Amino acid sequence: QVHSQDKKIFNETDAQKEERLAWWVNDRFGMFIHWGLYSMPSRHEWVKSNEHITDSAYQKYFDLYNPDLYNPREWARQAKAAGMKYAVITTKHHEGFCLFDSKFTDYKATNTAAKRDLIKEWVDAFRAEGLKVGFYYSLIDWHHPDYTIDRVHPQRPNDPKDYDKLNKGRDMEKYRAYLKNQVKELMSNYGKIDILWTDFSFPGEHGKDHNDWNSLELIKMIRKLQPGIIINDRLDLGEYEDGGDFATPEQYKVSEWPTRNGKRIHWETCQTFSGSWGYYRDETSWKDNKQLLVLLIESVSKGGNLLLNVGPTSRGLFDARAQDRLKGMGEWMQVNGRSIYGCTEALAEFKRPDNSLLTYNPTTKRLYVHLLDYPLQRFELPGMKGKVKYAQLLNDGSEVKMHNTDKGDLALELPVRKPDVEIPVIELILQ
Ligand code: FUL
Repeated sequence: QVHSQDKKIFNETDAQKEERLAWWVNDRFGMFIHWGLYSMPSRHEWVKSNEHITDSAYQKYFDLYNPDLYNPREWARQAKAAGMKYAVITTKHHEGFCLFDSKFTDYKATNTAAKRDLIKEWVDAFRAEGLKVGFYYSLIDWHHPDYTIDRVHPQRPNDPKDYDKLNKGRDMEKYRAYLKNQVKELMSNYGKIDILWTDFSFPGEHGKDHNDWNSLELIKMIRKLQPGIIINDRLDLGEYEDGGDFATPEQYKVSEWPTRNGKRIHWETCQTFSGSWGYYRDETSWKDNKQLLVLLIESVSKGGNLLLNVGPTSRGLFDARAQDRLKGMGEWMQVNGRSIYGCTEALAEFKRPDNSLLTYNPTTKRLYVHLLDYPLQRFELPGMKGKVKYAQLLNDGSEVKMHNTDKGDLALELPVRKPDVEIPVIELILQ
């Protein structure tokens, strides 16, 4: 274990870091929002790269962009009703279009029919609902004329020999200045920002890494402008212990609490309802409410957060499928949120019964058993004899009778019929 010798960028003790991240660790559940010109073709936010679309062919989306139904207060209302406590929005995605009013580009919402800074309104609306606010900012930029063509760029050549020819006249030094200026704007013009979600490096041949973004200088500037901010790990500064506050497993369930140099690290899994982050009209493989709740519970049961994505339509609405799921999760969270907020992995002494997930609140010393498959009448908690003072169902606060078995287990008498909730939760008040 070499973590104690790790290089550090900042003078911050572990205790100070924990204090800075305390609200985020407690809150557990946030909304990701991917919104940009790509919501118009509505076939993935990578459409420009996936389909090798040229700047001139992509221009029609900028020319016709008109989010006439955009009402971020309604988004914030839905996020809050779903039980989410924070939100992160794309201020600029890989396509390069800026939803905010940047002095350093014309490729921005202000110059479309929207005629205004969409991010400013968003921040105000989410703040007003009491949600913490975060900015996603893409390091990748497929629009900027100085951004060099790499292996994920829409104009990447078939023949690797052609990179040099295509990149003649492009100057990453200038792009780096642009990027820095924009991050400075985002960190200066919108009041206190709680999270910065930068995205991403792809080192290797014809790829890009922290040198392309000047990540070290960037992170120092960010923390100077926003001392309390929480930053993700995608600046490619992994050689520093504090080169990012949390890991970002994307679209997969972690098998156990991730570590770095043997030390547990904070993490947040980001996930979509279907496959795409941007609005994708024809995608039909949407997760159902139960799968989404399992994602949330399972993340908390392994010590992590869930950032669940909505891809609004180009006119500025959450589509019906998204609304439906947010509502479903909100109904569950309203009565069961106690098993999520402030909770984490259960102590090793608590054994997880089959088809269940455990979360634990170390402050209140309550253990939560999430019943994924509703069992028949008898349900046993291994080795829990004598450890529980009282047990109740969270959905209606009704007592769950219990008795010790000869083997040292604790038997719970569950109602014969599944309680009227997607995933029932038993709250165990420990001795
Ligand atoms: C990825 C991006 O390339 C995706 O488009 C999306 O933004 C996801 C959260 O991060 O790396």
